[in-house]
Amino acid sequence: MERVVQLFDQLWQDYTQRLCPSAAQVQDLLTEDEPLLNDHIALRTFNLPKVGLDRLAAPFIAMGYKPCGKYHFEAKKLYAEHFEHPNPDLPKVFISELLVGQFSSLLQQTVRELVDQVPEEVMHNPAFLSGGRYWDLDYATYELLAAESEYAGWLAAHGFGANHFTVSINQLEQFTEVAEVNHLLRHNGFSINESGGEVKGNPEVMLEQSSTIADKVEVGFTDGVYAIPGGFYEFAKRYPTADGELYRGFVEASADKIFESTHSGQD
Ligand code: OOG
Ligand code: NI
Repeated sequence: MERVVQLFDQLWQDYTQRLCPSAAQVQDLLTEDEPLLNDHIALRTFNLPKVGLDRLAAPFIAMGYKPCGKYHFEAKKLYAEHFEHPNPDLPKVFISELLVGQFSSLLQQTVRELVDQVPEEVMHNPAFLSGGRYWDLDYATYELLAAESEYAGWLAAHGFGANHFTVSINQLEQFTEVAEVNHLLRHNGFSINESGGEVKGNPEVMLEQSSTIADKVEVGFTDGVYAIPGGFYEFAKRYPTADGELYRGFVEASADKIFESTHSGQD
């Protein structure tokens, strides 16, 4: 238990310091008497053996998480799984991987050269999950990757870390609707991801979600520092299934649009 709490603590520190500094402000806006409960966090990777989804899942599985849902994103060429812990207060973990082999040979070769720089030992300590980039990258290569896949560019630039945490709206007393949370955020100067509508999902699919547009953060490249999209914050409302328990899965059509919270040019 201690270890898993420490792992999420490290992920949160990295997320708020490096990827999404505005998260602290969002947290302040929404926190009531109790600390906010996280519905889930999300991690991204490349599907190459050294760093694939299974490698990111391993530390969570060692801490009691179980694989639950599998998701396919054909247009974005991504595959994802989600993991749950028997303790329902612990966040679900959504891990996606880029299907590198489906891209141009230039992207494939570029990504392999990045991943080849990751020391194998790094992958044996769970700290890698919030360790950022284990490869050198110049800005032109970032742009080249992002032109073919925004996800590839984002991941190459930032490396490993939680790209979002997700406030569980079910737990809030002041707000019951995703649209109310969006309203509060807009009122406080945040931009909401409008791709697929400001609220993704509906009661029929038992999950409604929204997210902020990723913060612009400064990233050091080998040839200078550039501001690019970092992490975002998500909000989720879950509905009960026939057995009376809250739905625990994800919805492909909604997730497809949540990925776009880190796309440039939406703000
Ligand atoms: C994950 C996007 C999907 C959700 O809740 O459906 C997702 C990502 O952007 O890495 O988080
Ligand atoms: Ni999410």
